[in-house]
Amino acid sequence: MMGKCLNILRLNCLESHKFRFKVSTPWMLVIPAFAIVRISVPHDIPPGYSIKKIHSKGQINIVENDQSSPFVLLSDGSLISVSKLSDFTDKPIDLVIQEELEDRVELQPITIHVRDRSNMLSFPKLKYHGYIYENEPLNSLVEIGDILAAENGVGNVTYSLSGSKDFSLLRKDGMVFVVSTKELDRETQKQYSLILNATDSYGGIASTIIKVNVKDVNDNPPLFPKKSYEWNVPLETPLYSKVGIVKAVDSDGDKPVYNLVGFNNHPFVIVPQTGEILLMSEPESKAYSVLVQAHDDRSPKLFSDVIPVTIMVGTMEENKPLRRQKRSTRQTRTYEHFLESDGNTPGKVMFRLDSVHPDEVFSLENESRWIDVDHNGDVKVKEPWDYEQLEREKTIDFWVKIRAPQQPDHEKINRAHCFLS
Ligand SMILES: [Ca+2]
Ligand SMILES: [Ca+2]
Ligand SMILES: [Ca+2]
Repeated sequence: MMGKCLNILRLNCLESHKFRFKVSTPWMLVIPAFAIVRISVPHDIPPGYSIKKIHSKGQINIVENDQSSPFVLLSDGSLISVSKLSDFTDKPIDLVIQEELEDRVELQPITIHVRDRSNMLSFPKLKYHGYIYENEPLNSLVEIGDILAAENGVGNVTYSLSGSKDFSLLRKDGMVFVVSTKELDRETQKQYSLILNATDSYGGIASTIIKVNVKDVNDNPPLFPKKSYEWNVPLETPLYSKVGIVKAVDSDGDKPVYNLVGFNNHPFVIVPQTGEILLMSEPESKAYSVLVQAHDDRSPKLFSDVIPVTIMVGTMEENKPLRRQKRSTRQTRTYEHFLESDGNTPGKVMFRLDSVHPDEVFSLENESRWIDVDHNGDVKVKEPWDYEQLEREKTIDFWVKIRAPQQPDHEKINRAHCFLS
């Protein structure tokens, strides 16, 4: 045994995982019992089995004693057995690894416990299944149908958990429980794979997998990706045809059910299962406003926001001028009695467009070959007017945009005809 081989002086340093002792003089050393590294190996391991990898900075070797002959230390630090170990079952083997450093020699005692394979630290199952509901407060228990405890442990069995920071262990009455460390969100992560590790006083190691399912709670209503919808529908749309579709998404994976809300003074219905909006009776040529809402199929239900759907009945071509005229177009003005010779000087001001507000700014809506329009409304000759080249009516017509900067919504379009005669 160690104590017999070497005299003892003092313990110099201890690392948390690797117990080592500095030897001030080669014949004096302290070896406290807790300093021993213990390893459990099954009784039936074959020769060549790697028992432990020893990390070192200097030259290492096994200090010869009456139990060291079945072991060899390879140059990479692997401690391997070179013969069967079954005769050592339940008889601890004490080895000392010596490491030679520049200024000192360090000794590391190792005890190998050869244990019957059927009687080693182990978990009854390779895998456990548990569940927890989402949104439960932290420290809530993961429900696992089985008792979590390693068997055949010698002395004190300690446990640790790895695989996720969202769970930790709770020990009670020799058993171990898994608890959450935060409120879980099933929509972020619905399954965890944890590893439960156990270690006993003889260096026995066992591990098992715990699969934790996060169970769903209805904590998400259906959501529409848009705040509103606007569709153009021809006036001649056949009855019972689809005019559009709305779609909501429920993060819980629930199927949305669609409804129209409010007064149904319009010719539309919605298909609850699909969100399709159908035309059910003859529409008028106008803009209909329909309100849509979705809810999930859970109990209790969660409802989406109410979303407005504007359905413009009438062709797009019909709708656009209608909207513009309503909003902004001034009456067409006609300016007559111009001669070809009046317009033969580029840049000459022919007339000024009428203003309603003093701050109005004018511009041509589309470029014209014959005229330019200044911001103040002056209409000027661009290219000398040529009677032969004008259209059949012998007119120049153009659209003018009129903006009033002080009134941001005030954008008007005026149409003017110039007649040459
Ligand atoms: Ca959630
Ligand atoms: Ca949920
Ligand atoms: Ca839901």
